Amino acid sequence: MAADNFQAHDYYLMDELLTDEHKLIRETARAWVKKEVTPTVEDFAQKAEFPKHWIKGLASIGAFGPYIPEEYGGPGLDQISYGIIMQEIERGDSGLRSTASVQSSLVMYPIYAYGSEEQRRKYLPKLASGDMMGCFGLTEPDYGSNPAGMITNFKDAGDGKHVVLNGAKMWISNAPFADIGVVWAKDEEGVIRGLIVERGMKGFTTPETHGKWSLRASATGELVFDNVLVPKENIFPNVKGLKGPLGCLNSARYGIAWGVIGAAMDCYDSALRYSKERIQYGKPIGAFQLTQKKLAEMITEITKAQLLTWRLGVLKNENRATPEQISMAKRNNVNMALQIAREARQIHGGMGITGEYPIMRHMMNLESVITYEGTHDIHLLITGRDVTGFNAFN
Ligand code: TGC
Ligand code: FAD
Repeated sequence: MAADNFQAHDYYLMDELLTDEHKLIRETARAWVKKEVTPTVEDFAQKAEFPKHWIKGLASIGAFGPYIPEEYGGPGLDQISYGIIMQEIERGDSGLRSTASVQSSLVMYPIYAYGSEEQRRKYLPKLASGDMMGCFGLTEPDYGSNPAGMITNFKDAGDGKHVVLNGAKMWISNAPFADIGVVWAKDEEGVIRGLIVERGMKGFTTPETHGKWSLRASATGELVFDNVLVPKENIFPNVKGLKGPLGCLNSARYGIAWGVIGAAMDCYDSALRYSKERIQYGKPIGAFQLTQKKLAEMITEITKAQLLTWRLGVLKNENRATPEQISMAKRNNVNMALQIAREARQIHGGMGITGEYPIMRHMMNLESVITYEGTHDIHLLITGRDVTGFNAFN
């Protein structure tokens, strides 16, 4: 059963590459997910409800801005620790990992990397403790894969203190409950800038998106800006252009590459267990070659993904990971996890479609993960552009 699915699945002895601190961080995150998340996440997914009471727990395991320095309230950990925490959370549910990814890489990272000292001190400690939650607005109704075309814009309000923000963002994780939004919009010269919009600003609303069959335990919504007066001091001073939001995506995509290994392990673990217990034709289904082929391929792909992310983590710690290397890991690992979820569901037969096992929930969640933060095909085109030098986007 899902609650027991916390095996390490360390086929290549990867633990030997981790420090004692990494292992301690993993044990802490794993224990919290096992105790708090796994037993009830299925109920929240069935009800399509985000479990807000887990926010403080996420903060307690260092899931909010793991690599943000301690002077700004973060845990000050390395990139591998960040990955490990995402992996353990996503063993529980991709939606919960989404909440942590957005808060860490898409809200805290830009405030830390592009913000003023005042912005850092005002927001980062509260975001790290979970007393404040954030969301990230890049995607628009007509601009998903090509965010450069965004329409959301701001103009000088003429009072010397504010800009006036207009436009709309959609598919925004955490939007319905976020206290702040890191929003990307064009200035009067058409240059993309980032600004912090706070809940309560007049003209700013966050309608929830209903009817999702995926990431049901994560809250998704729109951000609507109708002549919102935003203080000029909320604009990030240290970045201009599309490289601002894309720089945040590098961090989030890296976390996803680790995170989905957790979902894959949970599916594999459940399938392995079921294959030993389920008897058909007088023997465990795990004794049939076709089932073994599925399981052997699963652990092979998990192991390859672990090696990819560990190496990427080392490069990231050394500040040498390229956006293209991150794209490759995001694309490969999410696809790996989705294929494993689909095969694991088959191994569970009819039981695989029920909430009794975590498989179908992981599988449906991963359909979002393979789409957000750059679709599977967009990442392929990023690799294609990198190796050929030709841009096939347009
Ligand atoms: P392109 O001409 O390639 O680049 C424009 C400028 O951006 C720079 N750049 C990057 N900088 C940092 N990191 C990266 N990964 C970068 N990629 C590009 C580039 O150097 C250039 O800079 P400069 O100074 O020369 O202006 O841009 P393009 O318009 O051709 O677009 C191509 C590309 C790759 C950006 C686009 O295809 C892409 O990535 N689309 C995917 C969009 C996306 O991922 N959206 C995600 C929205 S957020 C989200 O999904 C959150 S889900 C969260 C959750 O719940 O977990
Ligand atoms: P489109 O861009 O319309 O793509 C549709 C199809 O066309 C895809 O298969 C794509 O690969 C393909 N395609 C597009 N362009 C090309 C091309 N040049 N060549 C070949 N094929 C192409 N966004 C945020 O800003 N913040 C969030 O917090 C956030 N959270 C999300 C949560 C969920 C649950 C989901 C589903 C999405 C979220 N997103 C968020 C949005 C997400 O990033 C976008 O859905 C994604 O970037 C794809 O954009 P799109 O949906 O508009 O698809």
